[in-house]
Amino acid sequence: MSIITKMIVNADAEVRYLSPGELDQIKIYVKSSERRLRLVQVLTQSRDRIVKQAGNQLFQRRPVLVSPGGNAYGNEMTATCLRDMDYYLRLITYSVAAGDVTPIQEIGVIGVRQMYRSLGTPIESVAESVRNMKDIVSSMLSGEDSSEVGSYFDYLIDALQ
Ligand SMILES: CCC1=C(C)/C(=C/C2=NC(=C\c3[nH]c(/C=C4\NC(=O)[C@H](C)[C@H]4CC)c(C)c3CCC(=O)O)/C(CCC(=O)O)=C2C)NC1=O
Repeated sequence: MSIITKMIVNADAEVRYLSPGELDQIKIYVKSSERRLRLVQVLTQSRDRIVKQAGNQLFQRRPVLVSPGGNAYGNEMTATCLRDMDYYLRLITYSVAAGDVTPIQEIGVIGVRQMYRSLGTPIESVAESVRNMKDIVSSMLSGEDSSEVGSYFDYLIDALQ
């Protein structure tokens, strides 16, 4: 859901017109659209490198994950782990495009704890992998771009802890 859709749903639930404050938020959203779409492109184009580097960092720091008995042990499991990281990066690009955390929340956060518990996947290591991606992305961006994307990573990291 984009920030605009969300405001409309809220306003309609209260049977009212959009408020001046909401119109201001829409103005900011529209003004920042070019920048946000450029960010989505950068993340999309660099996704393989971001996931690979962040995954390598995770396995170097937590070798137990890829050792016998570890949740990401063996080529297939390692690939599934990297796939999950790619899923999360993709959800972050949705949120950057929408200007709203809802895509991350609805697709990637609700129910995730129980899911990873049942898979025996240490969720704090999933959070760490997302933090590694954030650091890599931050090093590629600057200023406003970095803080905007960073806020979605932070939301996700918090939700995974
Ligand atoms: C877009 C929303 C979405 C998410 C988030 C998602 C996650 C997800 N990760 C899964 C498995 C998995 N996830 C991991 C991930 C890891 N293991 C580790 O040790 C690391 C900490 C971590 C990588 C950072 C692994 C290894 C499996 C396979 C576990 C197994 O089959 O036993 C599964 C089980 C089914 C499958 O293998 O596809 C799901 C549903 N699926 C979705 O549709």
